Amino acid sequence: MRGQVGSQSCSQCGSTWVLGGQSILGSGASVQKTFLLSSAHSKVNVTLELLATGYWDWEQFKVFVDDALVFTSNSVGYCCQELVSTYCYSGDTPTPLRFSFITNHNSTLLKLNITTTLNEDASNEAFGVKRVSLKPLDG
Ligand SMILES: [Ca+2]
Repeated sequence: MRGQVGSQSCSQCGSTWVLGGQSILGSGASVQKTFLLSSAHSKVNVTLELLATGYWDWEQFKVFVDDALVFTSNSVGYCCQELVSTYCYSGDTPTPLRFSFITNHNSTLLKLNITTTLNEDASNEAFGVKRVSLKPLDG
């Protein structure tokens, strides 16, 4: 994680635990990891479950593979939007947003970087990562 606030890595939103989350990953923060893909492939199906918490106001998730932008989500808002963020008050029942896309990729290592266009403090609007799935295709 880069740009996180405080020393905590994970947080709980309702009953959902995420990497990062409210008050941890806000403006300018990102999560990055390099994965080893053992089977031959020419594409990868990337599936992410990401939690948007707090008062997102029409911001987006952005996903980079090997430093290239490969996915931009629809805008997320804290109300009245197709994709809705959740404020993590107790009793809240947050639903992680699920994104799935296929990107060209053929090397053994895959560097995945998840960030956002958030522009306010992590106590106001933040994100967390619940699940990452990488499925090599077309070997
Ligand atoms: Ca904002």
